[in-house]
Amino acid sequence: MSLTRAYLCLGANVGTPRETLALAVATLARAGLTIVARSALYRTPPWGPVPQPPYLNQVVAVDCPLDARGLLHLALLVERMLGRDRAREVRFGPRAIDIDILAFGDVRIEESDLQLPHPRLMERAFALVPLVEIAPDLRIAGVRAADALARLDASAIVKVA
Ligand code: PH2
Ligand code: MG
Ligand code: MG
Repeated sequence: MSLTRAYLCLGANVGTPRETLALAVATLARAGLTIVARSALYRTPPWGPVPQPPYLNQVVAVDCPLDARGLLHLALLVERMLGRDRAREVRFGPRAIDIDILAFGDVRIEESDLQLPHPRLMERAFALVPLVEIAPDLRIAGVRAADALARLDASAIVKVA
């Protein structure tokens, strides 16, 4: 069985984010992903156009027996299991759980429902700070994660004890 190393960014700012993130990781592991590394939790200012509470974000590295689309389906399933209802939310707005694939091996995909690597990763300190904690030398689309982060302001992102 071939495994692909993938990086997932988890985020939540509705309900009980800390518990939800822990449940998300446990559920992904039970579904067959090997959790290779997990970052600390970070409290991050809301990114984007919608005023909303801060998020808790975390990045996990996984070894995945599925293909990229299979992993996307699993991520969407786990989001639904943890109470996310995409029919009732605004783009970039508050959510009980978001599971984004940042990178799936070296795979590049440009489809309407799946873009890899994640197209907004390089603008998002909330994803790069936890990613750099566990994989500073990871190259995504040719750019080292730590170098991408160095271009952003991450001063308001706080590691949660
Ligand atoms: N997710 C969003 C919109 N804004 N901001 C932070 N800090 N963290 C997130 O995970 C996040 C966000 C919608 O996907
Ligand atoms: Mg998402
Ligand atoms: Mg997202």
